[in-house]
Amino acid sequence: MALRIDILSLFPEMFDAVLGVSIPKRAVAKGLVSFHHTNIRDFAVDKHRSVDDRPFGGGPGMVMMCPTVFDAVEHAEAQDPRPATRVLLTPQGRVLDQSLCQSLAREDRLLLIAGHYEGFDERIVEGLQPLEVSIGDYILSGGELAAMVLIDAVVRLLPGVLGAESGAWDESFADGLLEYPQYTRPREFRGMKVPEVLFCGDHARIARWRSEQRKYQTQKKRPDLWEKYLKKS
Ligand code: 9D3
Repeated sequence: MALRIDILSLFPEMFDAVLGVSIPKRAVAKGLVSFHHTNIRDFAVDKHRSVDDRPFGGGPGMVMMCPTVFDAVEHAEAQDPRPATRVLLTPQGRVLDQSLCQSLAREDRLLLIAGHYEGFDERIVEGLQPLEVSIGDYILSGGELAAMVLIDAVVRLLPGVLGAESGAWDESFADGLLEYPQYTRPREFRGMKVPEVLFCGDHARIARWRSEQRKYQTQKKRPDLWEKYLKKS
């Protein structure tokens, strides 16, 4: 059965640029995933079609209201009998990484909730019990791009989406080290030469060089990943 992804947002059209091209498009065509949009604003009840309001207790910004979000979630969930794993995109969430993407790729239904500009009424978290996910410590204008990042990272993990070769390529980096440096033609460019070892024809020696380079690059560029790698092994 294909993974079903429901996307609840205020700007469903933002997703067309990402979901309509490349890997996500191919995954839909192959019947491995389906995307279903719900516009949260369709569930607004007042004449201004409001989805947010000023925070009780004062303060800046607006807060996404419970009733519209709950109605949108219940409407989307009723479209299919399978229970959905609810994911709320929020700066307060657990930071997305490859292992979380792998867990999400094993679900059979995801329901993503993305707000715009504002925070959510805390009772959305309390009442819907979603997994709260962030994509990193910087401020976006809304959760839509975060939802697209999550979708892209999850969809490429679904069996059959990537060719065997690219899938194996991804997996060989799941050990938490950075990639080794890569080169292609020409052998020399503006005085910069490709390392000689890559022309030696000795595959074991090349593999050793690449493995050393991965460790060296990781220590130098991502000391945080290096520390994690040392603790694991
Ligand atoms: C920390 C910023 N908040 C200050 C009180 C207000 C706020 C600003 C922007 C709350 C939400 C947003 C919109 N961002 C997201 O919805 C979001 C997000 C992000 O901004 N960074 C990383 N991951 C994510 S997931 C959703």
